[in-house]
Amino acid sequence: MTDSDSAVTRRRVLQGSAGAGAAAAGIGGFAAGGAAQSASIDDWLGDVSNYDGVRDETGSSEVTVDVGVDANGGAYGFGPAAVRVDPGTTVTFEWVSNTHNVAVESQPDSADWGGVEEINNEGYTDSHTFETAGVYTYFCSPHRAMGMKGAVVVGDADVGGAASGGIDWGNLGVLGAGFALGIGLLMPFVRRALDPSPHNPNTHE
Ligand SMILES: [Cu+2]
Repeated sequence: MTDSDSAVTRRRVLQGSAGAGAAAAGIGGFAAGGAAQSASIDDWLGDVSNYDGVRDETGSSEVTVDVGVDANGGAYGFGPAAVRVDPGTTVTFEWVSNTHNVAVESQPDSADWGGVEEINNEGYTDSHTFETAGVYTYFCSPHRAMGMKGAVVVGDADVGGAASGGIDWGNLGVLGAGFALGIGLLMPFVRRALDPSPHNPNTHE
């Protein structure tokens, strides 16, 4: 009961976010909708050890998600945990270890993905073509508590976060710091190159 209540809440959050993202995209916006959406997908995958942003697989007509990769303290991960694909992309879920399923947590209103409710073992595969744009979240029933959860983002829904193909200001900051450090380290050589006189600049004049 608590579980389904929180599922409903989560669905509302996701749907609200999708709307905001669409509006932001419509006006060429970038900032406002992103925070809420980032919060929703980061909420869902916040305790997933192998989630490091949404992997961009747009441009591929077929994408594979491994079921039961090493993560979350055992063979309890989806690999990748979150992936972005174009509408119409066929995603194949491929079991690489035992006793997992793919249970749908939330999906866009008009979508009808059934997931794979039954528990399956290594070697099992199931494919689904994702036609409806939006955010799909899912989990493995036996290992949900360990953090075996995933997401498929279809189309250009803005989910914020790191690796969604947008500008990553966090990484730019790191790059900027590295650049500044590099310049700092190079300065003595630059000065030496610019000053052909053989003596030490510290004893100058
Ligand atoms: Cu599992």
